[in-house]
Amino acid sequence: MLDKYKSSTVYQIYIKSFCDSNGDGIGDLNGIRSKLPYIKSLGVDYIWITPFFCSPMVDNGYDVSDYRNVNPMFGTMEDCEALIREADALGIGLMFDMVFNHTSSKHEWFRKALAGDPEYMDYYIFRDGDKDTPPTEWAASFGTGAWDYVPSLGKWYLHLFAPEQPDLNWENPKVREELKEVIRFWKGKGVKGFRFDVLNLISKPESLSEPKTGSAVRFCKDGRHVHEFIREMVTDTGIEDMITVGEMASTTLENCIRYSSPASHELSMCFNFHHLKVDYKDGDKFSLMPPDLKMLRDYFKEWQEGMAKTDGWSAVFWCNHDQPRIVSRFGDEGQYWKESAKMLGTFVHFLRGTPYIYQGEELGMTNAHYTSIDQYDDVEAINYYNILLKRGQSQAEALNVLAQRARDNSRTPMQWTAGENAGFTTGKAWLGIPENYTSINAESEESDSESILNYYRQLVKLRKEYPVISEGSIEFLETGNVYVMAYERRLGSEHLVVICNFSGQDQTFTGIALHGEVLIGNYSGSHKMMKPYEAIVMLVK
Ligand code: TEU
Ligand code: CA
Repeated sequence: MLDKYKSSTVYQIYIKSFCDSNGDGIGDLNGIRSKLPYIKSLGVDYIWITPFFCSPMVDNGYDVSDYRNVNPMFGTMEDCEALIREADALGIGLMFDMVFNHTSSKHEWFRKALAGDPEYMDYYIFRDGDKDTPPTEWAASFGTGAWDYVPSLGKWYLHLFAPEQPDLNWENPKVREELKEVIRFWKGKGVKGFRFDVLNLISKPESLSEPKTGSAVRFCKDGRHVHEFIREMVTDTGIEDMITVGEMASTTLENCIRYSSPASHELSMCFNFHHLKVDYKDGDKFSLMPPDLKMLRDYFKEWQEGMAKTDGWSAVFWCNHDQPRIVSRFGDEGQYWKESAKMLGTFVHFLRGTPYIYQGEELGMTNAHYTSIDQYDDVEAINYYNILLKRGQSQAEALNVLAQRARDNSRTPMQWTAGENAGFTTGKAWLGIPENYTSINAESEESDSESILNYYRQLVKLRKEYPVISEGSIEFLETGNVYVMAYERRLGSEHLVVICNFSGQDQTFTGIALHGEVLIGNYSGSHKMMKPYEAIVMLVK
């Protein structure tokens, strides 16, 4: 099993919003090619690119209609092959995003199923029923029911996400073989790794008629054959020595240890999301509450220390294309914008695991601050806006929720310069660009030695220089202050203490004697208390 990923850093690109090379306002493969020198300058080892395969774009590419062809809106197969080659020449491996829990309803397989072809109907999950009685009242992830009716067949089909994303039947060996062929195809093109979308949902429960109500994801996660299916997929396609990461919805530590332990022959690592639900009131993403910092620390302590007792491995991150921007969410966009973005980056980059930097996070890009529903694109955001109105919220209240929780917040175009369209496109950007691009952009941060961009470059570099970061033990420390989180890393004689103030006020702490050399921090000079959003990494002597 490849271990290089333990000292590696991954950069995630949401292709539609990264860089537009042909003026149609949509990011594309050649746009990424043009930014390879910038990505290389970050010091990262891999690039995870979100899906750019043929798709009707109901869910911006996570509804795939042809796994082996490039969506013309993003370029051609030649552009893709050139990108793989050019990244490889720079020592950067590409990780492609495999959406294997479901296809688009426009996929040839589903079209044949809808036409009544029994072989392809068994590629999906159809159940008999009359038009008014779905097998269950399960809720799908984007605010609809999880079953849709096909009158011509007199059957319902299951979809854990949008109706245009029918779930595949992984119990069918033909389906598993089809998906292995997709992996072999991209492996043959020189891809160096894979991200697997909602992989822990692929094994559905035996009964799809009970319980009658609840979240479909909750009933399907970490299913009865999930480990067997993943192991079969990985070993049959020979990708064990690649970097592979599974996105695991609502999973458990025990399952993530099993998904990522070498003895399982499954994945290199997993994403889980419990740390990104500490501001969900009653567990509801669209009910606001301030982040519960005690819950946040308890999560990190349990998962980091629990995983460290095993040979399992985690992906560690704050941001991705589904999550709001972390500096807006757990940091400060105002007076302490720079300090809080650096503190949050520090906290993640010294954890035990492989860090993922999401495009623009290294610049301190913020949420979008849209003021009208017309500015939103995402299927989940638009569905929930209407749900909130139906729940009796005013437009202003619903827009306030979206402004903090919509996935569009992380999908605004990358802010390259203070120039027109933030240097993202010469055309009209497909999604609105926040007004702060004039001050938050790669070009202006490039020349500022104190910028968030240059700080992130140091974070990535330190991981290469200090084995304690990738190989050391981890233990969370008591600080006597809920706003101050601290942990220590040890490997032989190397001993790091990381201490972070998650608040905008001065904070004291107890129980930790900070003596040694400051490896990195976001304030200069010495002081008694932790400054607002201060981060200190001490090499203890
Ligand atoms: O996300 C899985 C998922 O559950 C997300 O919808 C996320 O948890 C949710 O938006 C948080 O509120 C993956 C992809 O990352 C996402 O972009 C896709 O929409 C989804 O699967 C379906 O493919
Ligand atoms: Ca384009």
